[in-house]
Amino acid sequence: MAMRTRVTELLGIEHPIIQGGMAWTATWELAAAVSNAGGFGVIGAGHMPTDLLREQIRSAKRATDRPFGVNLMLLTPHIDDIVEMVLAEGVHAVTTGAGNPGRYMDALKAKGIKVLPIAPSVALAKRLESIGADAIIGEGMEAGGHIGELTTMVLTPQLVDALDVPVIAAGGIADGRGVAAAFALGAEGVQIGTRFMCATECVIHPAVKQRVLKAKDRDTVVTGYSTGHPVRVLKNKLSRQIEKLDSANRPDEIEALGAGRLALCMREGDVDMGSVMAGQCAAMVVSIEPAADIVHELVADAEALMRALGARVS
Ligand code: TUI
Repeated sequence: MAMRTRVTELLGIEHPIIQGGMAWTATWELAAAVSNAGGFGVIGAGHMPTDLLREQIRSAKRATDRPFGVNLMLLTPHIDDIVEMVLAEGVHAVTTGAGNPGRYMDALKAKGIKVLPIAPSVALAKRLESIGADAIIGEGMEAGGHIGELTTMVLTPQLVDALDVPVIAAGGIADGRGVAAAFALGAEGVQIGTRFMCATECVIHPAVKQRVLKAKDRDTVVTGYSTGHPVRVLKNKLSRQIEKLDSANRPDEIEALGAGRLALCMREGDVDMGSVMAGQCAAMVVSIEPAADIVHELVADAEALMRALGARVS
């Protein structure tokens, strides 16, 4: 059995495993490793300067001849420059996060770049489908980083019912059971972030990988509701300070306190005062291993489980 779907067809990949485009985390090393393993690697643009992102794309092209993509973080102030550069460099697909990519849709598609927006709700997903999205990544609130309100369990089937384009499930998926569950809900692919933080090729500071490895089930918290951009992080000193500002409804102070905190965590390894963005499934990540091993395990376990489930009904 192979897990061939409209998503593997669309992206020209072997396995329907898309790697989350995590800012300061998903660099070309990780993206190329995932793509070389037959999944879809994604470089996270985040707030990265345009020149640096261009170099990242070029490095990925040297490291793999397989398809890979870039995640556009739409809240970044220089997003217009970034999109212009991505159009010039060319990648197979972009995923988008934290906003509506509508104004870039036609230009990207005209260059043959597939557009896979991340949507946390059915209404936004339908709007994006109507203006040309090639697939929708439905991200549940189990995910790390900036999140919406619905869980993956309820969002995925509603997207599948509402859309004609394929749905990729994201949020809370870390092993073959999660992949099989997403497929049971009608998804034709999965996007996985947190598990790939602990890939050997992921360049984040080793202290962050250790923090993810030791995370337990209730170790994440969602902070920043008062800012309108809630983010899920692993609990630490910073998250407790932000929670206090949240309850006092002081969003401006949260924005000020939060600036630069993701890079402080992922690059410098400050897991106390940095922003340790990770999903609830951090608790399910138990080892550091090559990205290829992760991809192959996810697929082999999901396939075996789907076969076993078939055998269990009569
Ligand atoms: O984008 C993400 N995850 C992220 S972005 C990020 S950087 C950041 N840091 C602090 C505050 C805000 C951002 C860290 N993690 N995931 C995809 C995602 N997109 N989750 C939710 C959304 C989303 C939310 C609203 C997508 C569209 C949207 O639309 C609103 C609109 O404009 O209609």
